[in-house]
Amino acid sequence: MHVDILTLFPGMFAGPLEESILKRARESGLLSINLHDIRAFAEGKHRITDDYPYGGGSGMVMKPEPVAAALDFVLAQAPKPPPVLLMCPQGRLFTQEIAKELAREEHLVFLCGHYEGIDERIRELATDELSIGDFVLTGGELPAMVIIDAVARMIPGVLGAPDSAREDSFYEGLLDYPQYTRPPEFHGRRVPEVLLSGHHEMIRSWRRKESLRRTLLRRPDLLAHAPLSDEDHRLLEEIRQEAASNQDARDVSAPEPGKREQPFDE
Ligand code: 4G0
Repeated sequence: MHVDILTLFPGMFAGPLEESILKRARESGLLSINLHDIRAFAEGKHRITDDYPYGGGSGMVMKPEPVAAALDFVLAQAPKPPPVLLMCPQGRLFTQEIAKELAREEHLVFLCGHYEGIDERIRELATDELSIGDFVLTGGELPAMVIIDAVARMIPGVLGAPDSAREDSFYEGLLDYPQYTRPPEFHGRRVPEVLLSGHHEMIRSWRRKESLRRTLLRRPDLLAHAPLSDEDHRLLEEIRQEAASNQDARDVSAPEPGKREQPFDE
């Protein structure tokens, strides 16, 4: 996959793209990333990229011409028109599903806005507007990095050989089960005995149940959409009984009912 990033702050991308899995993906040729400094496409001695808002008010607004010129430069080299993704708090909420879809593209363009806003006509240069969550950042650079990371790890080969069990759609839509490594006891806390038992079927069923428990207690909203088997429904019933009879079966991180999806004012 090839990625072009249009930004006023190309320096912000140096760290995250040059470490760990993204570094390896780039070195292996599975991922190539070109940064484009929008300021380089601005005209005049001062290469101004922002201006005062028409109608007055505080803050500066990103001008459309430098962004359009940078995008024209990138699109002129593309054999076919790629998705142009505007990082934007008002955009469609980015999800794992969207990460998987974008991972099938051969070329993506990221538009990172800054300042207090962008000229509305920049929006029309994008094919999609994406938000990584209901909060406002100083710019679209961090959201672009988040999305590039999530998309890159879904490109076949980037994470190494696919794990057939965990890639299985049956696991999708649920939170991960708890994992452990050595030592078998840490600060008085033992690794669950079933994981040391070598009983593969018992381990599979324990993991599935703990995935369901986590999801039920922390993200009950996800359960409504997850594909659940007859076994899953049986395990969920066991979990509900355990939670009702045992304080320890409750999850301290579980949100109060109705505490999720707060209204967002931006
Ligand atoms: C305001 C995305 C701020 C408007 C970008 C961009 C958070 C996110 C910004 C724009 C961002 C997010 C209209 C492009 C930049 N902050 N939640 N800041 N537009 O994904």
